[in-house]
Amino acid sequence: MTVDTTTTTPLPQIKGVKEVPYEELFVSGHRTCQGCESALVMRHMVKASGPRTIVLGSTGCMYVANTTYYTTPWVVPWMHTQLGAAGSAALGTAAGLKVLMRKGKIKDEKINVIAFCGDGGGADMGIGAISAALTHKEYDLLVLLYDNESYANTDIQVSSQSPWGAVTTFSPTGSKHRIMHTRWKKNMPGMMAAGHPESRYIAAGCAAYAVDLMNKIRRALELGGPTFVHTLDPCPKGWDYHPQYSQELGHLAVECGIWPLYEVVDGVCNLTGPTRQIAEGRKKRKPVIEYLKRQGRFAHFAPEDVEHFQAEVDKQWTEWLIPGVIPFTIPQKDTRILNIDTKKPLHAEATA
Ligand SMILES: Cc1ncc(C[n+]2csc(CCOP(=O)(O)OP(=O)(O)O)c2C)c(N)n1
Ligand code: SF4
Ligand SMILES: [Mg+2]
Repeated sequence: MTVDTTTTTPLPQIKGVKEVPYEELFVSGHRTCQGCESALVMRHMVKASGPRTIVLGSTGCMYVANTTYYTTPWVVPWMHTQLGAAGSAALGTAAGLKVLMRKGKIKDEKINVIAFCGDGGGADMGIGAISAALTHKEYDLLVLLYDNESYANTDIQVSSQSPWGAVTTFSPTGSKHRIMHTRWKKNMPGMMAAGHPESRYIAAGCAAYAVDLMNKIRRALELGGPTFVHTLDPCPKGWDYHPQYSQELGHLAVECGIWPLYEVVDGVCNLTGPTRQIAEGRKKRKPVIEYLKRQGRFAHFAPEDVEHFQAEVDKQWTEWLIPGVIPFTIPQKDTRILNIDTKKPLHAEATA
């Protein structure tokens, strides 16, 4: 198929799979693992953004496996940037384009700038640069953090996004310590949303919910300014399961309440997809064992480990200010924090 890469396309919200564009802008020519959900994120990302897009990618699987010497799956312009530099690359590119347009050196038009990074490159090493980029409201850019929950490209090392208890090459299970990785996953999208008032759009998505994800990409690009989308991506190699189950695991992560789907638009948080149905009582949250038992990285879990995992996820749903998003709880005896409308103590309403 010939793709017109010269015209800016409008990015309306997609109402169903029939409206998803046919054009492929991330094609064959890569060597990611079979069932790699991060590769699917890349495909959906550029399908949603259209041909007038520049993609910048920091080091990781989506760089290395996508740019084997003399081959590339990218139909749109693509540039590599350093592991912690997605935020800086996005900001520099957006600023450079703006100057070139202002000086009349290139046509003044909308060009989407998307920088992607992995969880190691984004939630660990590059968090400062992403945070800085999200404060510059004069530039239009999207940082997409694809989260396969490890430093996958360098053989599955633990990151701040690896789930509690998961086996990685840096956190193997053993006879002395069954659980080596004892830190709960850092709440990256919630943190970005809570701390960056200049950003009009922050979202959490998953490629298993393709239309929801594409709409989030589009909304970010349409609203403009600096924006951030975080995806949870099942990774057959790192999570140790058969590649055919990637989509199913993405669904289970959401249905078990482990990975809530949401978007924060101009400071207003909307839960989306099954997360919204669960929060509104229209769908039952599945037990986390449904998700854990499908993956080799949790195969060493004893019943008390599953219980701990379940209790932590339950806490997110029952005690957090916004389920799965904002982790503040209201002190039960604190009567100083009042509901702005009713003037009654918030904790009384939360527990009513
Ligand atoms: C500054 C720096 N330190 C270490 C490396 C080696 N390295 C290359 S890719 C990678 C893993 C990146 O992990 P993540 O960002 O999660 O992406 P993934 O490989 O999981 O897709 C590492 C540690 C590097 N390229 N640059
Ligand atoms: S290791 Fe995981 S993220 Fe990397 S290419 Fe394979 S499936 Fe994709
Ligand atoms: Mg990773």
